[in-house]
Amino acid sequence: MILISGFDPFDGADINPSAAVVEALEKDPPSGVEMTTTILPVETGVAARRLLSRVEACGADIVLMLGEARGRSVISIEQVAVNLLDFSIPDNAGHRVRDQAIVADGPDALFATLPVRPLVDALLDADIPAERSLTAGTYLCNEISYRMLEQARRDDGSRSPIAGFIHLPSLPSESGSTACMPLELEIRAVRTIIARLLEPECSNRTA
Ligand code: PCA
Repeated sequence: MILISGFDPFDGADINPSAAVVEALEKDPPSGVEMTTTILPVETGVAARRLLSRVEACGADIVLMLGEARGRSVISIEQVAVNLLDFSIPDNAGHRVRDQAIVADGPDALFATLPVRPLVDALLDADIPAERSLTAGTYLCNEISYRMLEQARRDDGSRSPIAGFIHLPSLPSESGSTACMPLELEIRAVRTIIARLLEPECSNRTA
């Protein structure tokens, strides 16, 4: 079972590309895998709790978290999540958290357990602009990624899913700059990532 999450729009935007990609996958699910999806609120604490309870309830083997990275023009496969909340803008409930740990006494940073390099290579092979990223920021995307990886690390290894975060560029309609990507290409990117994850050497745990 693969769980794919997206986020609500935030900071006054009308659309979040991650939610648009999730909706497209729901309408036309990838073949050969059981998939479930969720759209998370951009609200500190609430988003991570909701994600973790969905993971637990559905028994996901793979957790693919998606979000928007404004100002980036390529698909970013995040390698790292850091134990820090430091918001430059409030979340959708008005919280502006500064200089706080996500998990008290947790490790400073955790690596994604998805195979980052093979996913970047699969995208580049498909002519989709992509990179490995070494920072997912210190806002909601980093928060859910850190909480997911920290939970998976504490679980018994045979049960814990592999997990990672993918940042998607803004859509052309909402971006005032050249840092954007058409929705169709973002959908193709996430389909390419899912297909790569289902190859045997990436995941031997998905039935
Ligand atoms: N992007 C924000 C939070 C929600 C989203 O889609 C981030 O990069 O943290």
